[in-house]
Formats: sequence, structure tokens, C-alpha cells
Amino acid sequence: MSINVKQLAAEKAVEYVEDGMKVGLGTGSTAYWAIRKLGERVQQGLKITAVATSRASEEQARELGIPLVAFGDVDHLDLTIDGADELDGRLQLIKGGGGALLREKIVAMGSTRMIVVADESKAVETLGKFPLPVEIVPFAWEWTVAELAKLGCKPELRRSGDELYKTDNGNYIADCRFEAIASAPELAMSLQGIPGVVEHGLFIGIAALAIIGKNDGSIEIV
Ligand code: ABF
Repeated sequence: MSINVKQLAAEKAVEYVEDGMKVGLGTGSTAYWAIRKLGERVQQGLKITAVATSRASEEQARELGIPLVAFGDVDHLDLTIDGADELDGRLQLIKGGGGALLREKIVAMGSTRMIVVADESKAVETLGKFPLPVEIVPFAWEWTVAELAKLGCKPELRRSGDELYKTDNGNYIADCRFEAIASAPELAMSLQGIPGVVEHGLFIGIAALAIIGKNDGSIEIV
């Protein structure tokens, strides 16, 4: 039987959850396993409250009996567990493959601690093979995309079938193919300087810990 490395990493991360914590629930196929394990622990008596980064995670949590609260009811979170599309040895991440990068960043930055959970295929030396998702406003999107291209990438507007993909916030996503990002902090600054950019999928200095599940059944903690 093959090992589920995502489950391995996610369940390890749940060990960091303690009684009384306010927890941010991530999104994606790795975060799914963390929510599942959290549900088990809640059924065994763990007392937490949680907020979710997506409707899918919210529904999963509700089905498992994890107590959910509205954002207005908490001013910060103690811990968020979420996945990533790529991560490097400095805990710099690319997120947003699922399109929820803005919500994920708000939740991660509102948390005292963010733990990234991933399988080893996500760990890279240099970020950038995974096209960087950038959320942009629909107004004059052509200009915004042209500005993104000036940063040295090939931006492509994400599609959903025949239509342009829209985020939960009503915006577009430009997937920016860089191949290799020499300096993530510098790129982040440049992206923030483009007026049509709402948010980008570079998470720098946000994750406190990465838990990586490996194919040989071991776990690496960065
Ligand atoms: C979210 O889920 C995203 O930021 C990222 O795109 C994705 C990772 O998903 P998975 O764990 O399914 O690869 O965390």
C-alpha cells in the first residue's frame, strides 16, 4: 500500500493544535487531511474555534463538527495550517493554484503562526516553475497583464471552461510563468507597485514552519 504523504504531513501539523486555540483552516488536498484529523480530535474533546479560507473547507469542517466562527468574532488566529504550490528552504511559498490566494493571505497574516503542509514534490530550490498566480481587477486587465509581462514572465489569464476564471472576490487570476524567481522579495515589491494587482501568491516571511511528507514515509520539518 502506498503512503499518503499529504496525510502524513497534515496529521503531523495537527499535533501543534492545542486546547483553546483559534485555528485557520486552509484549502486544498493537503489541508483536507489536516481538517479531517482536527475533526477527529474535536470529537475526542479538543476545544477550538476555527475560520475557513474557502467554502469547501468550511463545509468539511461543519460536517466534522469543528466549531466555526465569523471573522468579525475573532481579532486574530493562533495557528493556520495550509498547503502550498511550491516552497523553498527559506519558507518562501507560491500559493494560489486553487485561486484563493487573497483569502489565504489574509488568514495566514492574521495568524500568530502559519504551518505549511506539503508533499515533497512541492519543495524546490528556486521558486518559479509553478506559474505565480496574481489576482488582478477586471478593469483594464489588458494593461495590468502588460505590466506583469514587463517583470519578465509570461502571464496568462486563467480560464474556467470557455470563460475567464473569476475568484470569490470577482477578480481575474493571471498565472505568471517565470521559470525561476531570482528574488522573491524584490518581485513581491514590484508586483505590489502595479495598480491593477489586488494580491499575489508569493508568501514571504509568513510561514513559521513547513512540514513536508516524504515518499519514504519520513517527515521533514523546515
Ligand atoms: C491552497 O491549496 C493553495 O494555496 C494551493 O494552491 C493549494 C495547494 O493544494 P494541494 O495541497 O492540493 O496541492 O493551499
